[in-house]
Amino acid sequence: LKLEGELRGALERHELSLRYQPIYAASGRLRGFEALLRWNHPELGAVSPAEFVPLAEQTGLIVPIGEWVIREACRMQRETTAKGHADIVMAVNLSPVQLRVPSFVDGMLRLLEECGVPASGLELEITESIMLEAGETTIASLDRLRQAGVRIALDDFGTGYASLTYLRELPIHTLKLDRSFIHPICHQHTERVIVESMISLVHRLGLEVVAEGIEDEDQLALLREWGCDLLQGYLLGRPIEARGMDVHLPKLA
Ligand code: G
Ligand code: G
Ligand code: NA
Ligand code: MN
Repeated sequence: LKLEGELRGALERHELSLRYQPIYAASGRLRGFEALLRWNHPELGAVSPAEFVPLAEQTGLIVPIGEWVIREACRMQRETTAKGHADIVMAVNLSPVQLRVPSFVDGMLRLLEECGVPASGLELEITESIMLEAGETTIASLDRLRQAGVRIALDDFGTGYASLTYLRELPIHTLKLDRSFIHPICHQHTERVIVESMISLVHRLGLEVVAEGIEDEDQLALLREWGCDLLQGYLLGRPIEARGMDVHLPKLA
């Protein structure tokens, strides 16, 4: 089976779905979710986004797929809010290819209106790769989105290069510390110092910080002690299916 051909039909065949991983404020309040794309192929089984997202980017399929993702995520934002979770922020991963489409910003704002979701209910997660080919138009688009009230998060922070440049140049609200920094904080002095200092740096810049990939209680305790705003990881909640979203979500103690 040729993956590209299969991916082409995946949307119409309803093989794509989203999982939602909860993100909590340090207080224990549910702040929102990160929407994560899944492809379940009838013969191939589950194909990882790490495998098919690059293919979707090369073929341009990421544009219709990404639009579907945003639409689904907005629908879920609305449903969750309607259930009484006020101010839920739904985070969606955005490919640089999507941002390069000239009509992306207009389409995005129209979609929010159609779905009845306030701009502040959506957060777009971009990675440093967005800057590799980014010119002024990319930054201008991000600026327009931010002015409209859409939140921007810099994802996988710390794994790329020239990271600090992007803190200066990109219009972001939120910084997501990559899980490769979070895992060793209980054992490694270097990571401990990096994460604690990053949290204070991010605060001084007036941004908020998410720790990704929290897997144990010791990591959680340290991150709270250091004043990390937002917490995400398997310890607090795995990505869940849409139909599981009405179950009781765990609250932090
Ligand atoms: O969920 P998982 O760990 O399998 O995700 C692997 C990678 O795929 C992550 O880097 C994640 O950001 C990316 N990814 C997940 N969902 C989406 C999506 O909807 N759009 C894009 N562009 N990337 C996604
Ligand atoms: O690149 P990005 O940060 O978008 O990747 C998100 C991916 O990280 C998701 O696929 C999600 O399943 C995965 N993830 C979320 N929490 C944890 C965790 O606690 N541990 C590990 N190993 N992966 C996680
Ligand atoms: Na992400
Ligand atoms: Mn990440």
